[in-house]
Amino acid sequence: MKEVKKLWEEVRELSLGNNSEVERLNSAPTPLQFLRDHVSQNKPFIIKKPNLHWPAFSLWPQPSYLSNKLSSSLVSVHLTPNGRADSIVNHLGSLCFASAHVERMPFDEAIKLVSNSNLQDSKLVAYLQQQNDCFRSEYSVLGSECDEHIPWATEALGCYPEAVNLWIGNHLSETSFHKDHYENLYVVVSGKKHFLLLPPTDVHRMYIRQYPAANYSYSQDVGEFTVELERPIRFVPWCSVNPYPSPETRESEMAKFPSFFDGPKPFECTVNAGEILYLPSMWFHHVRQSPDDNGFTIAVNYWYDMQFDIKYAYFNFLQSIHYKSPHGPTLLEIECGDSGSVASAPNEGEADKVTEDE
Ligand SMILES: O=C(O)CCC(=O)C(=O)O
Repeated sequence: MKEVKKLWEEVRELSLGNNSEVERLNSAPTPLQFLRDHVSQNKPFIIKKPNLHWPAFSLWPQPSYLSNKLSSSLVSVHLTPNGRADSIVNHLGSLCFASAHVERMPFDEAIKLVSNSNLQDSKLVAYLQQQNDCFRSEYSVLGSECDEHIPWATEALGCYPEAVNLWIGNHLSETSFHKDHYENLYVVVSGKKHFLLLPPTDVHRMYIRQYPAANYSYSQDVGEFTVELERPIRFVPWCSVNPYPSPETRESEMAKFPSFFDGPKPFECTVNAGEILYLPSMWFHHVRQSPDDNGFTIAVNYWYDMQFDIKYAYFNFLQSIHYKSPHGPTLLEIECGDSGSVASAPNEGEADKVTEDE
């Protein structure tokens, strides 16, 4: 459908400047600049010197500092066999959406699990995170060491953050492509974060399908994970694309997802320690990380409520359109049947299907 392809190009030309780089600002914008040049245009940017004077930047990279300070805190740890939580896995021959095994444990034990993930024979990757405002609950003793909110964003958006989250991991953890209904200000405290970004208008390139929800379950006795499907079955709409397939699966992944691999390249950016990324609401993002000298990547992000406005309504409309790829039915569609869903679940926007030929 050539109109949808034209939209991908037009958005890049008109609003993103046909530039494959995310804009880098030298300093923080004023609230008006932020609103006018970025929020209203749904356009990401990175601030190189955001003028944050947080004790966190010097204190948190020292592992003994965090262990002492959080000696009586229980924190949530996400455990997976391979660092890929909330991702599509093959379970007994069919695909499902697997969430991490989540455990609450003393910080000291949790951070040791992150370090041990690096050991050669380790079968477990630990990522300290919980996207439920964990910084203001589990890590509240660190509250005075960074800002409670980002003042220019708070003023522009007219509210305080809905959630503040802390992320501590290493190079083994990655976050699969997804979108959030938040304006996200993502601050890297230590190490680096590597983002792949795609605007909401590229929704059909993500091959969102309905997957049965499953959970990893970790048995400490056996030291192994099993995947357990949720009962009763619950379907989760999730992006099917893995942008970094292994050399062995690259060819088949490219055949399954031609609109992703043959279309415009995602915006690729690295956010260094001390920098802030503005990740606009509804942008698809995939995240990897590189650790600091102590083996950790640490970040705090601020989720502000988005406006559910006309852009949101347009996006829902676009998503509801059945995009007929000029490549013909992909391997994914052949494997999943015409509906494109992995099991007999409703496809997103099924009721509003509009099919158009090129
Ligand atoms: O840092 C990560 O691993 C993921 C961050 C993310 O997905 C988010 O902030 O919405």
